[in-house]
Amino acid sequence: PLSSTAWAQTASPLSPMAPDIPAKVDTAIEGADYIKRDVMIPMRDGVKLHTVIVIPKGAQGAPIMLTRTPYNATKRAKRSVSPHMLATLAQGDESFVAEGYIRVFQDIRGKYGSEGDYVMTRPLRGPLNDSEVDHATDAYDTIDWLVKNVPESNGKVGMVGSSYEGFTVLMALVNPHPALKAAVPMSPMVDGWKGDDWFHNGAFRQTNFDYFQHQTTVRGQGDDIPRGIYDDYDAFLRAGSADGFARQYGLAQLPFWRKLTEHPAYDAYWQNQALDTILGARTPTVPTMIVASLWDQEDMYGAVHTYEAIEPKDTRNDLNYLVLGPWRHSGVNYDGSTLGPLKFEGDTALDFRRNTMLPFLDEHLKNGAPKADTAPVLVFESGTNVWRRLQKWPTACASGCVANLKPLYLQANGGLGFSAPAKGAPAYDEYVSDPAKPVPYVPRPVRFSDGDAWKRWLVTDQRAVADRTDVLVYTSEVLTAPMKISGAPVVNLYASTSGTDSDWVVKLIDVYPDEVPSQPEMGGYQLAVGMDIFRGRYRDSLEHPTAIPADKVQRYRFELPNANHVFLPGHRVMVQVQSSWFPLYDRNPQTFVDNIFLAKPGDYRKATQRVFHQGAQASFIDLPVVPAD
Ligand code: PG9
Repeated sequence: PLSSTAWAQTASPLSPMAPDIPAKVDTAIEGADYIKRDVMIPMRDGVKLHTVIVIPKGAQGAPIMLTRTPYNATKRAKRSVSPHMLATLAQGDESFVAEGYIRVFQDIRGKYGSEGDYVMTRPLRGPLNDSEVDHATDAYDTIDWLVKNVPESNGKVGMVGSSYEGFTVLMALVNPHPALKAAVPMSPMVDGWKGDDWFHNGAFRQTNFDYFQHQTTVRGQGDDIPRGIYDDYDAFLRAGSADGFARQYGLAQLPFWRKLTEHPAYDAYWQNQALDTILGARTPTVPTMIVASLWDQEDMYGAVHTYEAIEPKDTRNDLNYLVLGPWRHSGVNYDGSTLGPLKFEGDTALDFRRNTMLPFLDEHLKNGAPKADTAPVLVFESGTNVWRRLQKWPTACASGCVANLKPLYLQANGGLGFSAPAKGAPAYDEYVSDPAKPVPYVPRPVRFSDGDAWKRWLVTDQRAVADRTDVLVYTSEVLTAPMKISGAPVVNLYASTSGTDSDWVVKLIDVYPDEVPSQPEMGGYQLAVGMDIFRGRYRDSLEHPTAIPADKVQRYRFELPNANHVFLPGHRVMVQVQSSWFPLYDRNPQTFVDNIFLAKPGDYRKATQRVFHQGAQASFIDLPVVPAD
């Protein structure tokens, strides 16, 4: 920029009517400790991708840290307008600044400043993509360009990113450029049907409508959906089905919504995109630290399943690493000292970024950096609130782990315990699930636009629904010794419905003692350690749904999210069962229809649900119990 003296010397008097916005303004900040370059990087098909490169001033031989984003590269590189790189980059990037990294953000094709077409989580070239490009090739071409065109770099590139940005990190690993030396995918979107973002076990997540509107109505950031209704519980109930909501607010014109409507089951469209399967079939070559959050409200499936898929191929146990932190979705990049009512010792996210992630990246990316002391698996133990270093994950599972699963039985009269239910006790409990009064997933009013409520909803006190007549509650005796679980609990629910389709929501809960002197508001708190939903029509096949025979007991088997938790003495274990989780998940009409998105008002019917706890039909949760340290 011109200094004031230079200005005085060069400027001839201006007409009062000279336009006040010049054609171009140099926005470089005088005295800044970094340089920002805005470039368009050509891909193999000629499409150019907008890329922002932030370089510490005077850098030489510095490593590059790349993030490929659908969320606006310019904004990702501009936390604030400042002469300091630290303030310019996001909170999660602070450790990179301290270590002299070059930070690069790129708009993926079709979004913000990049050319080309946008395809939501663009599938790899193959049966779903007959073009010559995908995120694997775009990452490859970008890295190739960076190492040839950023003279301040040492030619080594790392990739980091959470969620969609984690998905683009995993995509770069499919056919990695030789200069890609380390990767940290955080909460990556991996399988949009089984448990990341779009569906959980076939139940559709209606929060996505806002995402479609924001991401796919324009190249930049789309508007909010103009609901005109404060409480989303009302908005979605009145719209009837998910498709009814889409039509009402003009979302039915969006191609991605049509794609979802055409693929409600786990067919080839989803199977061919499942990145855990794709990466598990390849030989890993890039040291990768996969980061997951224990309470991830968006992508709780992908990280751990990708780790598990790659792990058998990591024969020397030096390429595939897992971290499980006490965070919400993407919480690893923010302040990790609390989550809702949970308080941890210090900032667990900063601690991870500074003391685990950075040494790992430095080792692979900085010339001459020492070997880091990276544990193959680093997991936070909730309950006791300590980090644990492990060789493998999970510690307990159905077979091949240090410990086997242990059945925790639902019992008559609301009991819960490790012994099989007594003979002669009532065989089942029942409730009426009424689609006209679905169970809210958080207390009403429900506001999808309330970002803070969304971020902490998985740790919401489950007492809010425990007294509803359409929620079954099973509670153990007060624990006299700590009980630790380390892995994925597996639900084995034996249940019937008087309808012909049904959802089953199962929650594993830690019930705090009646009185918690150090934090009184936690007295009696019902903290979900893991919970999920399963759409009953998929009980025998995820690909080919079938009607549930009315009033016939069926087995529903599905995993809850991974947990590493200690139920402390004085606490109790609780299981809750219900048949709706609204409006986060679209309602199951409880009448079998071809496509639930298109269900008609008359399809939504009350059903009597029975959960069995006797003999061969004893419902249980297989718990990954391990000895507590
Ligand atoms: N969970 C978000 C997302 C990932 C992938 C696809 C769609 C949405 C995200 O936080 O990026």
